[in-house]
Amino acid sequence: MFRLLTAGESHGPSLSAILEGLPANLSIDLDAVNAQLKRRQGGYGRGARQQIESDVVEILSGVRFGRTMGGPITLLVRNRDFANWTDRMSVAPVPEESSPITQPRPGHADFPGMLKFASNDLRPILERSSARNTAALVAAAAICRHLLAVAGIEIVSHVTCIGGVHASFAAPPDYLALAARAEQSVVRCADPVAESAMIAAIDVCMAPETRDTLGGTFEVVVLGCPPGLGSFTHWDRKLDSRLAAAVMSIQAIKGVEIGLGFGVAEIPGSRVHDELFYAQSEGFKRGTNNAGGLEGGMTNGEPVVVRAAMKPLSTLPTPLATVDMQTRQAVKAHFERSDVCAVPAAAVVGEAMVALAMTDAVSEKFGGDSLEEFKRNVDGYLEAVRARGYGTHTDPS
Ligand code: EPS
Repeated sequence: MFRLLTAGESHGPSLSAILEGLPANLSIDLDAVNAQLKRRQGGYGRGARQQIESDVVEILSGVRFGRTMGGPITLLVRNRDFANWTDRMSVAPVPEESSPITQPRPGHADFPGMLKFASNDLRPILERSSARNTAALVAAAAICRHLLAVAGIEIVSHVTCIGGVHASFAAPPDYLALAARAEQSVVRCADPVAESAMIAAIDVCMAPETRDTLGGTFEVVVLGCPPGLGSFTHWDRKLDSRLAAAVMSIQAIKGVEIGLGFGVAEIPGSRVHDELFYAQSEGFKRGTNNAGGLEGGMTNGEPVVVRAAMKPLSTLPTPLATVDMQTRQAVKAHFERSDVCAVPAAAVVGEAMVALAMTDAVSEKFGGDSLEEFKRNVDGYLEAVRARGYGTHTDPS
């Protein structure tokens, strides 16, 4: 069984993750994990915190001589900023506790968190609810990508909108080309015209006379998926629901769509469903991919396309009205510092959450205690579906 647990606070000593269920003998490239952490820290519109942090992973268990051993893998990412927070985040009791923060930010976890955890201070709430934790998730997912690569699966992303500025791209999209272009863009946007307008929109929000935040949308695409991952047999085995839950768990995400998403409600069925064709050279193929690679909760062999909408960050430099939880007086919400826009980073986190859900799905389908066993299971299954006409194969005639 594939399992993941993370721990850590935004300004505590470190973030950590324990990953269980990956097969033994999988080679781990630490540089590749650190490269993913670096991608997550990037993006135009990030705040001062990213100048303090320079995330690198330490592996504390589960890997020997560069290869997994089959046991739980413990990952650690230290918070450099902890050096500035030793008094306010001390594990041991301190003679004088810092004064509580009592002005919840509308849109943040502060208000329901203080009520739920019986806290008079929003510090313990904001520390764990912070999107800083996504560093641990990206590190864990970067390990998982090694296994996905063995199964021929690659995950890419690009930003499709920031603050109402929409990117446009040709249909059908060449996802690898889009992702390569997005990788060079400070807003992870493949459309150069939209890219400039997105940067300008972020600049407006950064300006002293505006001081606001911006949300947006991004698309995560899974390439190389065999058909048949996930299942229609029960609600919690459907891969679309698992992907949606994984992506929806990212801080500030308010909407997730698969394929045409909400667009399916607008047009007749004849224009929604992806007709099936067959050519001896390519096997089965589709004219369109409105299903986003998922039918009946299973992959169908087409690219899996997941889109998410991120709300503007709720830590507003020009704070909104709120109520002081101690005095019940009308006050302005708490503000220390924040990002203006974190949509490019959220796209990288989106890839990570999709990678975790896909790892769960491939582990379920192919299992195996060793990489050799996992590979045998992948190869055997691919051979079986090829014999049924999927992909390149020898036609029975
Ligand atoms: C975050 C608030 C900011 C972000 C942080 C997420 O942190 P701080 O309060 O320290 O300025 O920078 O994101 C990260 C630290 C990160 O590495 O992504 C929040 O409230 O969610």
